[in-house]
Amino acid sequence: MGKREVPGIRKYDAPAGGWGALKATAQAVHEQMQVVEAPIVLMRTNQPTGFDCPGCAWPDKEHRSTFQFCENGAKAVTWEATSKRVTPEFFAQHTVTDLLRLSDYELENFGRLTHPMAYDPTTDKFREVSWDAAFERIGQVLRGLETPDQAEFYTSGRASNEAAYLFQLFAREFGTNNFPDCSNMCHEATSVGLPQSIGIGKGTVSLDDFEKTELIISMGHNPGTNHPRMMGTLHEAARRGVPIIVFNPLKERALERFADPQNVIEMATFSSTAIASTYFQVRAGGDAAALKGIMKALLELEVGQGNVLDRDFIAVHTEGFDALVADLAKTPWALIEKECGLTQSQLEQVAQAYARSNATIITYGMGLTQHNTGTWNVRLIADLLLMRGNIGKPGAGICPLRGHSNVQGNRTVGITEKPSEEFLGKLEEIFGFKPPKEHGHDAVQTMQAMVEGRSKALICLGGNFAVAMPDPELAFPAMKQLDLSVHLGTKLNRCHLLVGKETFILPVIGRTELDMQASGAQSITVEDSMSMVHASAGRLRPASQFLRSEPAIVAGMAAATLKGSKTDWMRLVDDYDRIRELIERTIPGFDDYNERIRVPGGFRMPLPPTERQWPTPSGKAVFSVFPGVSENYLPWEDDVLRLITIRSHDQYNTTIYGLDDRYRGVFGRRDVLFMHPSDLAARGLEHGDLVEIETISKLGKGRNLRLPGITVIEYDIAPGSVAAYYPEANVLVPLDYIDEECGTPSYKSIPVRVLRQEPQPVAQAA
Ligand SMILES: Nc1nc2c(c(=O)[nH]1)N[C@H]1C(S)=C(S)[C@@H](COP(=O)(O)OP(=O)(O)OC[C@H]3O[C@@H](n4cnc5c(=O)[nH]c(N)nc54)[C@H](O)[C@@H]3O)O[C@H]1N2
Ligand SMILES: Nc1nc2c(c(=O)[nH]1)N[C@H]1C(S)=C(S)[C@@H](COP(=O)(O)OP(=O)(O)OC[C@H]3O[C@@H](n4cnc5c(=O)[nH]c(N)nc54)[C@H](O)[C@@H]3O)O[C@H]1N2
Ligand SMILES: [Mo]
Repeated sequence: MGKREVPGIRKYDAPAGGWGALKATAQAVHEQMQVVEAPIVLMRTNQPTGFDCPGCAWPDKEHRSTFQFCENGAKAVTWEATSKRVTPEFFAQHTVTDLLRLSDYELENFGRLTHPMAYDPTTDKFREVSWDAAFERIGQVLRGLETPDQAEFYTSGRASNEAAYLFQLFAREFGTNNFPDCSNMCHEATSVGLPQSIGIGKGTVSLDDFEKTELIISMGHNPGTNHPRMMGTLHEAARRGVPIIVFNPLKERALERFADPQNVIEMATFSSTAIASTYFQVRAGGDAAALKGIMKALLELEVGQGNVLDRDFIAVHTEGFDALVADLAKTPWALIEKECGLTQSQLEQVAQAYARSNATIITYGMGLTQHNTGTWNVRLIADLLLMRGNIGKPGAGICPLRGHSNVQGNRTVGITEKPSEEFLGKLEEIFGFKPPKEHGHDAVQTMQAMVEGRSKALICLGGNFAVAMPDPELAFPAMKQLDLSVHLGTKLNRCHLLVGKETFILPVIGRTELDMQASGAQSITVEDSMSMVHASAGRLRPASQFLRSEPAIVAGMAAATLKGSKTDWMRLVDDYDRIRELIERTIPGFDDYNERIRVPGGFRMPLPPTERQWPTPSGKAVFSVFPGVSENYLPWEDDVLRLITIRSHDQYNTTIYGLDDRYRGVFGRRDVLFMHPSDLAARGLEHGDLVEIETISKLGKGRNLRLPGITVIEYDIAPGSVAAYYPEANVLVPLDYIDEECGTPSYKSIPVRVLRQEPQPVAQAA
């Protein structure tokens, strides 16, 4: 830490978890909820008879464990179950122009939306509208478009399987495959990369595998904040003596030391458990090179000692191995070292640990996927695992950490801009309409179409699309050009306020709340990171009596839009079993859906690679060759840094719960840039200096993408890499700076320069 005192920046020495987490939970409850209800609600999180935590997609032990404590799960739950309300009276008091001046934190912190609202341009305010009038008008505008492809149907991954299925059905019967979704900004590299390698775009491990594994390699994710329940699993593994090798440019506290709040002794003695056995501070975007280095070292070990590769597995189950070997042979160590910032001997050390382990799991998150090489990164992880047969055996496999709690389920039930022929054929057979065949827009293509005025209507099933996307300089005006925007949401956010000619905010029943329909209380279903599908039923009284469920709202819009539809939309909503019957008839793997979700814990979707069956065109797992640690990989001059955008501990994507990032030692502010001391020195900067971040001009293509007013702070981060918070730093991400293969924005490898900003002279008193 630098010498100078910087407001809000101080070292946090405690381990992750522990008493600090308990204190923060109590605070979240106190700020958002009536205290009497809170403990009861929290106790029902992830219980067989309760609701699925909206916080993350990490599974629970068959959903039968005792209450799993989780600070950030508690924040997600209390944020939704808050007693604060945004009513028609609230909207009557504020113009949209005024509300747009407030921060993302302030907007959501006003509380839960209570009534359907429509924007009125004459007053610049939202006014109450009836559900029927809203649906009718939405239907009219949609039917009035020149082609259905002028409409975009966005999904944020919190929607249930039932809501998402109806949403895709609505859009496809309307006539488009335009399904931008949060997955396009998140794990698309997994969805596109893994099927090429192993035939399916999902992880292959279960919680049982973590109990049997001998080595965990953790790449590019921050579970202490984003998948806190995973910390229990890592903690157990570490205490069993399983080595955990971490690749992360930043030192993340939870990956160093964690005190499990469930562990009585650790809590009582203020002790903690070291998590990572080895911590490699790879440079941002350097994982492809590091993975190639580990594989190269593994091949060298094979030559030296033999018996390192699983030759039988490679022969029987894979193809393409020789090409991989040839490519690794000609990749020079010097290039690998330069591009990942790690040494040959460090990577050899990893190869040795990997060669010793009989069962290895590799876990990864946004640190791997949100790069222009994201899809390659994922396939290289698969390569490394395949070399020792680490897929389809106990204790081993690939473990992508999904984002939103049901983002994986949304994909499974048809939220994709690239539907298969088979799926479309089923829809035609069951619903009696001809679904469109042409592929639709993903998230970036949607925004580009909006910028260019080709898309006129945007319907959002949750989320905060324009704020989550790169490049607000283009995205925000594009929202305002729309003829129609519709937002299904729980809380007010900026995207709702970037109003088009007509804009509707439709408030929904949340995960924690009772969803009562004609046949009684309903459950919804979700699929977690490990492909377990299970039911979730909220119990709280909805935030307002005027709320409707997501399935009911989607059905309402569909019925009002599709006048000749053969589907009785409202009948489906009376009883969600009926929606699940349709899912079962359309999509493989949902056999006996309604029966199986009534069993506590639910069921697992089919995962052929776990049985060493590979649904690839050749029926084999495929080694892939990353041609280079490549051309446009690190083409920049020496003073260019790689900017990573990350989440703080007090945030859920664009939802900001508070301004602290406790584990990283940042309190009450978010306007900081984390930088290595050597990079500070090279620029003549000191800890606490005011700087401006600028994306290199080549990427801006004539636009000057800048973020001024940032305080640079010294941090234990890989030299050459810097980090700032998302969404503030999105102004620096060009909309077209994406992984060409999967379309995901390179949110974690933006080439930037950091320049000193002279403080504004203080105005002299006259
Ligand atoms: N509380 C909370 N929970 C959440 C969310 C939230 O915002 N808040 N978001 C949810 C969602 S949608 C998602 S997708 C997940 C996100 O969960 P994570 O994948 O953990 O997301 P990030 O915060 O973006 O952190 C990525 C990590 O990758 C590291 N990293 C950055 N660049 C690189 C790189 O080039 N290489 C390597 N090896 N590491 C790198 C960063 O230092 C950071 O530790 O969490 C989900 N859960
Ligand atoms: N720079 C940068 N940008 C990023 C990322 C990054 O790491 N760096 N990460 C990307 C990732 S991984 C993701 S997933 C996206 C996230 O993008 P989104 O999913 O679009 O964003 P969220 O912030 O999760 O959406 C929050 C809003 O969802 C609504 N909401 C909450 N609960 C519910 C519910 O139950 N139902 C409905 N209908 N609405 C609800 C609320 O109104 C809330 O304001 O952002 C991406 N953007
Ligand atoms: Mo995500």
